[in-house]
Formats: sequence, structure tokens, C-alpha cells
Amino acid sequence: MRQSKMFIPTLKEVPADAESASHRLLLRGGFIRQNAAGIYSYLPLGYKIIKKIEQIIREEMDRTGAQELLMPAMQPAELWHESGRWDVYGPELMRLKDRHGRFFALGATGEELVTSLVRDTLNTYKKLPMAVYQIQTKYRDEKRPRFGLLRGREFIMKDAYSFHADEESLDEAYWKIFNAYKHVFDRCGLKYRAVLADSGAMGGKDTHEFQALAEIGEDTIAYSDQSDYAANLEMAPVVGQSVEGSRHTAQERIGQRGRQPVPAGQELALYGFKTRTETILVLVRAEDEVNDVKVKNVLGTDLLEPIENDQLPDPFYHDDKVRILADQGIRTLTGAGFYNQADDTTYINVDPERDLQITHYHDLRFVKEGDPSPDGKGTIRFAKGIEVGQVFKLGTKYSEAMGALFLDDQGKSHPLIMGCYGIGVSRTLSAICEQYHDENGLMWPKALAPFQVHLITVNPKKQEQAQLSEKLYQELLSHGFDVLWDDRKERPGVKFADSDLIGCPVQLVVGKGAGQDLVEAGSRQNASEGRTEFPASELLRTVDQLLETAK
Ligand code: 9G3
Repeated sequence: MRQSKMFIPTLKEVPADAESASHRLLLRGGFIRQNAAGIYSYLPLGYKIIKKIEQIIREEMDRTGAQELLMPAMQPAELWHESGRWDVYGPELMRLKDRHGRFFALGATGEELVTSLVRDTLNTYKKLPMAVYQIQTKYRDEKRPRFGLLRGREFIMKDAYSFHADEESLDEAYWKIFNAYKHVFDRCGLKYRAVLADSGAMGGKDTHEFQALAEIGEDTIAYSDQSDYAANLEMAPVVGQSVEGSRHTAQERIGQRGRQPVPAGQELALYGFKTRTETILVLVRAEDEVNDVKVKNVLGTDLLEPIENDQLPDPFYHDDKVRILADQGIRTLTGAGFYNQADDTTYINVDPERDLQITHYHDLRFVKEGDPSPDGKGTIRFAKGIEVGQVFKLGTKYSEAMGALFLDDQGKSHPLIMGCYGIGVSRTLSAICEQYHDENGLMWPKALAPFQVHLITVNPKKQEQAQLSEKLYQELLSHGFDVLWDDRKERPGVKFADSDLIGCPVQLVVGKGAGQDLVEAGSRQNASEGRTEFPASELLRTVDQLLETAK
């Protein structure tokens, strides 16, 4: 492609709110343009990469036997009423009315729609298992869209849904698609970890997230430094705490007005939460932090509102509308100290079992770096991640709610067992940028690069340079290479800067050596090594070699 003919509006500067490298570089390189907060156009270069990622996803999903289809973004509100989610989601679920005043949800995800699509025909075990997928634009009215495509309000997602007669069949599909995701991300050149995650409001049990490793990532991954154990921090279990049996503090609990010093490692901390029906107090060691996702899972609730410190009820005053949960970390604490907000008194020799009627312990705190890995191998380290994929065992949450039933081989009726699986296509593009850039621009993995070769003519006005460039361009095209030829009448500095921004793996420069049929070649990923000169007759071998060594 001749760059003089392409729509690649590179930028020198970017808006100050472009905080992440991927956001800045995708804007500067002319890959995307913002149209509104969290809403972007994919310009020709950017869309070429989106299509490459989608193609890799299609190949790997087709290999699992899943069938591609395309469902509407305008989803009848009735479906979301049937699933009960119309009222569960707030303003994040975008809604619209048609000319007849009928309500629609703008598709944030496809569980309701796909369940309504299959329930009339997928009604016998003979037709199971079955899986479908789509690659479609999704809409979620994020409160704070940020980091460009990483958290947009309109984004491209591959979402897949599988239907099964029993758990074994679901389990088989889950791991088949799990492995397909590994192939997708490996082929994209993404550095990632598959982490155990919390299924939260989605219901079901097993779920894994695919987390692309990046400092800008909003998720924290707890992983073992000696095994492939990895879990989302929200659900990473704490092990090696609950020493069997507990100890009793003989001394009586005594209190002293005001906030008094408590010996380090001896102090209790109290957190308070409200569910729809109760007040929950959580006791942890003062040096630990309550993990509200673990509290939600123990309580079996998805709604947990923190209570302000100064509103905490007095834990020593027994009130049957207040439930106290204790983290296993306090089990081995003797003679604990505790500052009680409610009566502005510091107590010592507190025995939670005696003084707070604690009868059993849960794992309620966040795991910490240095804690033993739950698989018994090595210790936990943290890393930041961008969630680019997720696989869920959904179970029957939607099929029950929406009457998607099948007859088994005994003629008995059951709700379909479902799995759902997502990849953030636009998010993957951004995650790749976060992992493959330097201060001058992007450095696309060769499988995704918008072009394999960036051919730069330093001065097109020079006859020998123009002729040699044309010759190389035609030779590369005729051998099937994808080439971006910078034939523009721009200053050399602008061309080199734009080439570094755009980030194709191989850079070829036709300049002052053209008269001697000499060309310069360089690898964008090893830009520090600079370019080397070679005779034009060695073009194909040189390009092949540079592509071979590129990631
Ligand atoms: C909504 C809104 C936001 C949402 C959802 C629904 C996340 C919602 C979870 C999923 C689960 C899986 C299929 C592909 C893989 C992920 N945010 N989720 O359901 F209405 Cl506004 O999307 N869906």
C-alpha cells in the first residue's frame, strides 16, 4: 500500500487524558480516533489488526466445533425481564425505545438472547452438546471509561455459549475452549496467565480469567513463584493459617478509655458491612485486609455495602441482627487488643471466642505477597493484569429462568446446562500495545502487524531512489509480502518517526545508497541495533531473515 494514499493520521501530541501507553500510541500512530468518551473509530491501520485478531479467534473457535453466528445488538427487553437482569443492572446497561415505544437493551452480553434463540429447538439430549459464538460489538455504559480501548463503552467481544445435557459434557467444552484461548493468545504473542477467578454474579462455579500481564492492568493476580498456580487476588485463598485447636486467654478482658497502643501483631480490626437483610461485622488481624468478595461468597450475597468506621455497632453488645464473622488469621491470636469505636475504649486480653461468641473461622482476608502458595509450591507474588478473556461454567441460571429445557434419554425434562466464554477483541489489541512498545511507538508481533514491511523512500524526488523503491515494492508484493510504502513527500525525520510509531516488524530504507543498488534494513523490535546495508539483490533473503527473528 502506498502511504501517500492511506488514511493514517499520525499525531505529534495526544490529549493529556491519554494516560496509558497503548491509548497514547494507538492515537499517535493513527490506529484509532475517539468519537466520544469510551467510543472509538478503528482507522484503517487499527482495523487491519482487529481483523487479524478476529481471524485467529475464528480459526481457534472453529477448531473446537463451535459454530459462528451473529445475534442482534438490539435485544428485546422482555428477554432481560425473563432472566431478571433488566432491574439488576443499572445505567451500565444501555436501553433504548423503538418507534412503537417498545424497550430494548443494547447488548452488553448475549446470555439472554442466545438462550431464547435455542430454547425452542435444542430440546433433546440427542442434539447436545452444541456451542455457538459471535464476534460482535457490545455496549456497556461504563461510569469512567479510560485507557482508550481498555475500558470502552462500545467494544468488540467474541462471546461463545455452549449447551450440555450434563456436567461432564460442560467440563469437556470448558477445557476445550480454555485451550483454544491459550492458542489464541499464544498466536497473538500475548504474555498472559490463566487465573482462577470468582464467578460472582454470573452464578455457576468454575471460572478462569485470562490476564494479560501489564502494569496498567486493573486486576491483581496472585501467582506462585514456583508453579503455574495463579488466581485473581479477589478469590486467592489464604492457606497455612488455621492452626488446629484454639487457645483461650485466661485473663479477663479489660478496657481503657481512648485509643491506646496495642502491641504489634496483637491487634484486632473490625470491618462492617450491610447486606439486604443483615449487618455483618468482620474481625481480622489489624495488619490484614478484608476481602469483600470472600465475605460475599461466605454470605452467598452479591450486595455488600461497607459501613463507615464511626457507624460500627458495638461488637461486645450482642444484637441478633448483627452477625460477626472471624477471619482464620485471628484463631491463633492470644491476648488480643482491640480499639472499639462504639465506646471509644481500647480493650486488651480480648478472647473472640469468649467475648464475641465466635464459633468458627473463615478465609476472609486478601492473600499477601510472600504467603505460601495454595498449591503448596512456592510463595505468592503479585502482578497486574488486563482481563482479556474469561471462561465460565454458567450452569442452569439462564436456562431455568428462561425455560430452555431438554428431554433426556428417559424422556425426563431438565434445564440445559450452559457455559459461556468471552474474549475482549479490542481489549486484546490494547493489551498487545501495552506489551509491545518502546518510547518511539509500537512494535507489533509479526502475526498482528498491519504490514510486514515498511518501505521508506528517503527522498522520492531523487530518480534513483524512486526507481529502486518501486522495484523493491513490486518484488515484495509479487512474493506475497504485505508492504506499506512511505512514498510521501515528507522530511526524512517525519518518515522515520512515523515508521517507529506504526511499528511494522521490518523497516527498509531506500536512501543515498540507491545509486549503488544498496538498501538499509532494520528490525523494529531490535531498533537499538540500528539498520544494516545490503545489496538490493539480497532483498527477499534479508526480509525473510528479519521476519524470521521477529516475535
Ligand atoms: C450487563 C452489563 C455488564 C455486564 C454484564 C451484563 C459483565 C455481564 C458478565 C459477562 C459474562 C460473560 C458472555 C461472554 C463472556 C463473559 N458485565 N457481565 O453479564 F448487562 Cl451492563 O458478560 N458473558
